[in-house]
Amino acid sequence: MTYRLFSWELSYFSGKVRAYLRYKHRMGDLSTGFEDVLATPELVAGLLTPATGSGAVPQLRTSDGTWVQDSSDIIDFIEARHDKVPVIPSALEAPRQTLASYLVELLADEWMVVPGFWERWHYSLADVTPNHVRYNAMQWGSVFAAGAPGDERLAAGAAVFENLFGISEARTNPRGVYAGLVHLGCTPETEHAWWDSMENILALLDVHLGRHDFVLGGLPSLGDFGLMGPLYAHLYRDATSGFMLRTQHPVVAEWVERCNGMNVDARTYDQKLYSLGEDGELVGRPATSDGGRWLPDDQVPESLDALVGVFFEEMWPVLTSTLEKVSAFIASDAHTPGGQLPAKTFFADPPWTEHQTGDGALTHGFEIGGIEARRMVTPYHVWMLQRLARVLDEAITRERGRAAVAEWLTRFPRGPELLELNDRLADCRVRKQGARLFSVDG
Ligand SMILES: N[C@@H](CCC(=O)N[C@@H](CS)C(=O)NCC(=O)O)C(=O)O
Repeated sequence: MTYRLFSWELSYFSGKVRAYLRYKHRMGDLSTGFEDVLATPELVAGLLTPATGSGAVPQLRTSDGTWVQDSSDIIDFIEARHDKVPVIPSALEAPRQTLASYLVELLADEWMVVPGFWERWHYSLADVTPNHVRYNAMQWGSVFAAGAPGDERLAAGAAVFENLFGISEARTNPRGVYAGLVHLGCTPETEHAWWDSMENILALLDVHLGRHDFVLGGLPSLGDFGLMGPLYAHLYRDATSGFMLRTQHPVVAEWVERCNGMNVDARTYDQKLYSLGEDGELVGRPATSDGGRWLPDDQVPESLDALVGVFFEEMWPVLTSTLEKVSAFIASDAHTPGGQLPAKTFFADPPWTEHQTGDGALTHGFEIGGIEARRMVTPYHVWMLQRLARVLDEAITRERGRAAVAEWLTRFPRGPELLELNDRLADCRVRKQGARLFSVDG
């Protein structure tokens, strides 16, 4: 089986999946490899959208013509077919590490996405210093005018910013990505609180990755690839935050390169590390943390608990409110049982704008850094929670697993509520078909 990944270098979720596929290939678990294809506007309109109903990237196509969309679905699809080097622990054997992996992925995908997107577009505004608008225009132009000379790509990116996103009036009449940020509750009132949340996470990662090469120890796992979403194409590559990341959080910057297999460094397995023996001979020695393995005995170190703590403190209240809001919406006259629901992460598109903006039925109050604000409700979160609920069921099948998970969850504010996930999901089951979401009728 061969694979084609349709992606953009600048894209949050493409960075997650690309790093994952590269790792599987590097470790010999994807023998035929994969072809990374630039999803140009021509391919998006003529190939991706007709096939899946969505132009979002990344999308994966197998050699038999099957399409898989959404980064988590792509990882689950490949994991089910290539299991020599799994990136997700066994929920039965390592229930806490497994849950920690999924929770970090969810935090990275759907919470850090807000400050991740904010930095890109904030430092592109004309009156903001430092400024990376030309860098940003270049990366967008490389999608929109792929193959054209550099100056034309730069101009194409600048034209997209003006024509599609209205960048020159972003503060007074937000459109495109600027409207998306407002839909996610990132406004002039909250943007600094969102960035503080990111800074706090980076400080926690400094501690964790200072001791362990990866989230679960000496090998990457789902949580690492999730974190590559915010941390690769956005915080590492974008010029302004990239400078900040490398100068202020070099440990995290080094981890980004390690996850991508980019750097020539003994810790990436590409370069050998030797000492000199008694007779001057080269004696190999390990260069990786934790013996190059996941931590034994289902250990979740305190430094990883700290990251999971951010999930429960900041994101869990939004997720539980999401479940209530989606249940109420599904039961309301605005929705036909079994009908479609909005499925996007980043902004409220027609025909959902009326429901997902202002005080619409699919909006809710939330808090970030002690500031009360409002944002759109994202039914995709319900799908992510259903996926998590299946893993949770497996993790607590055995009494030993249940006890271990229950004890671990007491470490977090409202952590034990996770055990009620299935009850909370009862009235708002969703079904995902390609990129589309539907409520489950009956
Ligand atoms: N939940 C999806 C999100 C994919 C997504 O939002 N991709 C962005 C780029 S990072 C995109 O293509 N946006 C354009 C669009 O939605 O039309 C995933 O996990 O892959």
